[in-house]
Amino acid sequence: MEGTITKSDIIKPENLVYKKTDLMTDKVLSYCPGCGHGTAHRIIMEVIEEMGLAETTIGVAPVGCSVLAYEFMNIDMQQAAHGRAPALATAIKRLMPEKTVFTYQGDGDLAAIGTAETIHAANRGENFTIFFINNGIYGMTGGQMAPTTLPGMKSSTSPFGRDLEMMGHPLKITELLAQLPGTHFVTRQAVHTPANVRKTKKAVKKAIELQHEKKGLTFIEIVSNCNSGWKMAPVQANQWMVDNMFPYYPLGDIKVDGKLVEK
Ligand SMILES: Cc1ncc(C[n+]2csc(CCOP(=O)(O)OP(=O)(O)O)c2C)c(N)n1
Ligand code: SF4
Ligand SMILES: [Mg+2]
Repeated sequence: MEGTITKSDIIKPENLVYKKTDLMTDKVLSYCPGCGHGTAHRIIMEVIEEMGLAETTIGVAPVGCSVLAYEFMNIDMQQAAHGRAPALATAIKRLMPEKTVFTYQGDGDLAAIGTAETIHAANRGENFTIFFINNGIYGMTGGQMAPTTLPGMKSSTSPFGRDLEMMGHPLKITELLAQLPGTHFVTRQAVHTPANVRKTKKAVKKAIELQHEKKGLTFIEIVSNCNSGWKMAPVQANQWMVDNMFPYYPLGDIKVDGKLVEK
């Protein structure tokens, strides 16, 4: 019809404000609406695409809600057993040092069953990047307490709140890893606001660049939500994260250029 505006009239390069990266597949994400995993995936894939590394990057996803990352990240992916991603990434990077290699691990995976693999890979200074999604809980299996669960925080296995006397203290594994000589860049970020997304993206790019400079292990914690496990609506979960997770897990760089950042 004459005068009708069609899609091709609108989608012109000069009108484009956002384009989904081709490195995220068109499959509908299996994450709960509002979950931080999807945004974290997208940021990492955007950086890989912008740096022209689509054909030369290998990601390793173990067990947790992101077990199906290979369905969404449109690059070469390897599946690791629960907690074992740093061991698998070590093998991949040592066999193919020219590849960009990363792991993508939840807190149950990285800071519970995979603690040994994580600490030793970091201490050895393995030259890959770890993305650590800390939502303070075992999201996939129904919201059980993780080593990262906050004091007093309710979970399906701490229904009255985490009791420090009985259940011990939450593990700040990121601070612990920063103490090890093999880590070069350690930072804690979040993805709940556009400003935080921008900061996290910058950190992702920096980590990959440092990997290319063979600086050793680069580590990005992303403090995230688990609205289903926390039994909250998405907006409420993000607010709870700001009010409760950030004071315990403060955002910012922890180690830069191989040196601890003074607070
Ligand atoms: C060897 C083994 N032990 C236990 C499990 C059960 N399991 C699956 S996912 C998971 C916890 C995942 O939590 P997290 O890594 O924090 O990921 P999230 O789902 O919160 O993103 C557990 C214990 C398993 N799959 N394999
Ligand atoms: S259970 Fe939690 S971590 Fe898993 S997809 Fe849902 S909100 Fe995300
Ligand atoms: Mg978790």
